[in-house]
Amino acid sequence: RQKSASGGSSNGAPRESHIQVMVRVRPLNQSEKSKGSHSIVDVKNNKEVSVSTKEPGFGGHSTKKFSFDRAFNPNSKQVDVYKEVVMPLLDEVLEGYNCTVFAYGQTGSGKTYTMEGERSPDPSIAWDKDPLAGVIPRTLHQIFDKLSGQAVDEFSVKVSFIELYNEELFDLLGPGETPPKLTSLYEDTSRKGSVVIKNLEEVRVHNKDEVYSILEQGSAKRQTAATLMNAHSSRSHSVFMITVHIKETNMDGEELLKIGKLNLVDLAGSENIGRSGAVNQRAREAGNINQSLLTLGRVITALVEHAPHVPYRESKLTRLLQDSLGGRTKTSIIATISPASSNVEETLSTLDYAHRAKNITNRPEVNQK
Ligand code: ADP
Ligand code: ZZD
Repeated sequence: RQKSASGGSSNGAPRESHIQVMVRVRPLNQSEKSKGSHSIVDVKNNKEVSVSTKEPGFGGHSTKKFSFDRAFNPNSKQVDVYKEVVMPLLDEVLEGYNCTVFAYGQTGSGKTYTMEGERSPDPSIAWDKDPLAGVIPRTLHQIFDKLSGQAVDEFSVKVSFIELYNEELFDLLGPGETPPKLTSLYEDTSRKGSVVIKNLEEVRVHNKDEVYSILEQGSAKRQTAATLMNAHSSRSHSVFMITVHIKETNMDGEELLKIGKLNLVDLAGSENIGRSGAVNQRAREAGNINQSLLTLGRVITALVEHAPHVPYRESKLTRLLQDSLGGRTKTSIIATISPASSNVEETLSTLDYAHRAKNITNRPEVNQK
């Protein structure tokens, strides 16, 4: 069976691929233990997640079960999540596909731990050996490892890092002390469903040694912005974008240019969105309506119900990531949950949301040179 140039099946039509949905359960923390909270989440066969819930009255129990493409128990390590979720996508990116990973879950469930990770307190541990490093640093490290050992003529790696707060975009790698505001998004004429952000900084990373200071700069600018705007990080979305250009010469001596892109998205905390997908009354009263998160839920609903209209244009996040939701990008979602009995409502809500997203199909296609 021959693979066509578009990366599709032999009849020329791109393959359908479901969004891959994974769940990661974090360990019970000290504060939960001291409050007498216990674990109500169980992972079986690396796929099934069960949650035991107390029914009102008479001490009755019931168990809700969900099945995913992969479920990580509380003992899973950063390297496990990287290897199983992101490494396969990186191979696709180096073949010229666009790929996206979303982290979705309530505040405190482990989204940032998974996507960015943390620095170990021991200062003698280098960033690229840090067991607590998350998906972003591991991916950048791996890109240079892979490309320097491969038969490619030339390559370039560029990164951008943005934060979306209250429907405003900020450039975390932009010039100056405080992150510049990015005010205009427009349609990319070369690829339907893609948008371009005007004035977005794209930083070229030449080698592994340049990675850390770029990440440091991004996280410092985010901190500055949060302080200045008196903002809650739990309400912002951050998107880390990696673009790789690879020039190769094939056996006939023809030059090929492959362009692949990876979007790593740490979404705002999902706690104000209820199981029905609507904003909680309490959040509504407090004015905590996250337009982008709300629209993401509506876009997912429209896609799984095959509705005639998908409201991509109703938020910045869904405009930016339109191609990842029902488009030509390969997409995975990591739903992060707490095991604690005290978080049962949010945990069930996250699992319902993630399970529904399994029904979205994309048609991944390689970028044309
Ligand atoms: P979120 O981004 O969803 O708000 P964080 O990533 O900030 O959550 O995680 C909340 C806390 O839980 C942090 O202190 C983090 O170190 C810890 N944590 C999260 N996930 C894990 C995990 N899988 N293993 C160990 N600690 C974790
Ligand atoms: N999660 C931390 C950053 C934060 O919220 O700031 S951890 C990783 C990805 C993108 C940006 C920063 C990082 C991070 C880091 C911490 C401190 C200084 C620079 C970078 C990190 C963690 C482990 C290995 C590499 C980078």
